[in-house]
Amino acid sequence: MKNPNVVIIYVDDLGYGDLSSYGATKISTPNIDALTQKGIRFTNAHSTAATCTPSRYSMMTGKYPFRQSGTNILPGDAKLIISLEDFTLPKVFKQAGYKTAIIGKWHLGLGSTVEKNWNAELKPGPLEVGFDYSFIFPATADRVPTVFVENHNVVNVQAEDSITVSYSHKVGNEPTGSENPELLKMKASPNHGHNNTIVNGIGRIGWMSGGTAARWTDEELSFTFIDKVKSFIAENKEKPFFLFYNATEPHVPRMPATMFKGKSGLGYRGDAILQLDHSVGEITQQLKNLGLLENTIVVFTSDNGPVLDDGYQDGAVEMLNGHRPSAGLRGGKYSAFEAGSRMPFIVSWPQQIKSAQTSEALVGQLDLLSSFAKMLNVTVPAKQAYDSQNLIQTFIGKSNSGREYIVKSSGTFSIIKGKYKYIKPSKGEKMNELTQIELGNSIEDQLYDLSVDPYEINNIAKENPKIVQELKATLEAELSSK
Ligand code: NG6
Ligand code: CA
Repeated sequence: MKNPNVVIIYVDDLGYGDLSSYGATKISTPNIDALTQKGIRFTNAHSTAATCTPSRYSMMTGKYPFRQSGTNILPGDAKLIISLEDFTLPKVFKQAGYKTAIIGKWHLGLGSTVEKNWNAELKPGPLEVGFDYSFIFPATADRVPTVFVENHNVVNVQAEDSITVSYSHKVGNEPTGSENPELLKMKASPNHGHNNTIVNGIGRIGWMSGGTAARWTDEELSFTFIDKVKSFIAENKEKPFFLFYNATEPHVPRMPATMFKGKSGLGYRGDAILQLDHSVGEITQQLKNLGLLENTIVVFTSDNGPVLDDGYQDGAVEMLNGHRPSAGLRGGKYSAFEAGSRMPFIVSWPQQIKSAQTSEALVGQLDLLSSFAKMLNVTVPAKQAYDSQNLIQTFIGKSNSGREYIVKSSGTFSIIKGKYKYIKPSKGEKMNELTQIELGNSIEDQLYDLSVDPYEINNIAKENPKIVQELKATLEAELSSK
């Protein structure tokens, strides 16, 4: 039997409650939900962090983000944070003879220095850490440079209009959101900082000049990516492939294509989720058209939890209309509470998984590396990907056993072990004023019994000193090991 193709769809800031297959009633996501029909819907799956860069670092390397400094949210000019010596998720597949590609958001840095020439080859980057083909944008959609990078080069960069990027000061003399707010088609929220260079009528974090022909149009971002996705699948239909599609939705700025604008009734955030669902449908359809769907494993999950106002006045708050992006879980993006990093997580494989299943096993996104390695008989080198556990039988629905525990990073650290969740004391602010998200920080120990208190309302640390001691010890041992 031919090895299955593997497609991981990793989306940006989608919450546990944002899909109809996870209980949403105000929005419908039929294409994503369809993956659960011949697949497994996990209810206890986690990213290792409540923001993007650290979660992605973990998924790629099979290591917790706190193993390495500099894994927090990166600016758009950051250097590559994955070591070239690291064994990575795409290297697993490459070693098994797969063709590997990344398409979409990257946010793990490019090149070996912050100061770099955007008009020349940008390396090391995705190709140097295990991908055969790469079509990405460097950081987030709200950060400069707002350009695509295909393999080593910015697409459409022209010598006479070279690109300069800075995160410390204004470069060039183009208007910025703070100086020329009248030019904006979507206002920035006060104090978030999305008010530097204006591209496509949207203020960004950071400044750029030049590269006029290379700049993207937000409304077309996902069409551009999906076009590349379809070509990659078609070109590699004969051999097994690993495709890592990193969608930008529903991260800010939410600027959906015209066909989705106003369709959800929940503002642009909801419209962006419809656009994402459409993209998933396009991927599935392409696999189907080429006769590949049956023997393709599709994993769908999100890098961190939901946020409404993350920098732009796009109606997400005002038009929420009773929708619950985190399905009632406490907190959100950035938070130590569950909404920050308990993720929708679906694994579909029609040839092997014939019906809809639900799994409550404790799994982490970082476990995909060792699990696929096991499936493909690839040996993970010693001292590599050491936080990643082989759970392949669980991921394909043949076992219910998961991890003993998982450690998660936000402004502080938390651990889930069995039914308990412990949050390490921290002096950080309780509430993020900008996003109005509870961060889960407290100077006291926090312990929750998630089996009866999934919303983390009753802190039972005082009544259960022994359990606190045990979880704390496990957490501290992880934080200080390796
Ligand atoms: C935050 C940005 C937010 C978003 C986030 C990264 C501010 C005030 N907010 O710092 O808008 O860009 O970084 O999101 O700057 S993530 O999903 O890539 O982690
Ligand atoms: Ca994110």
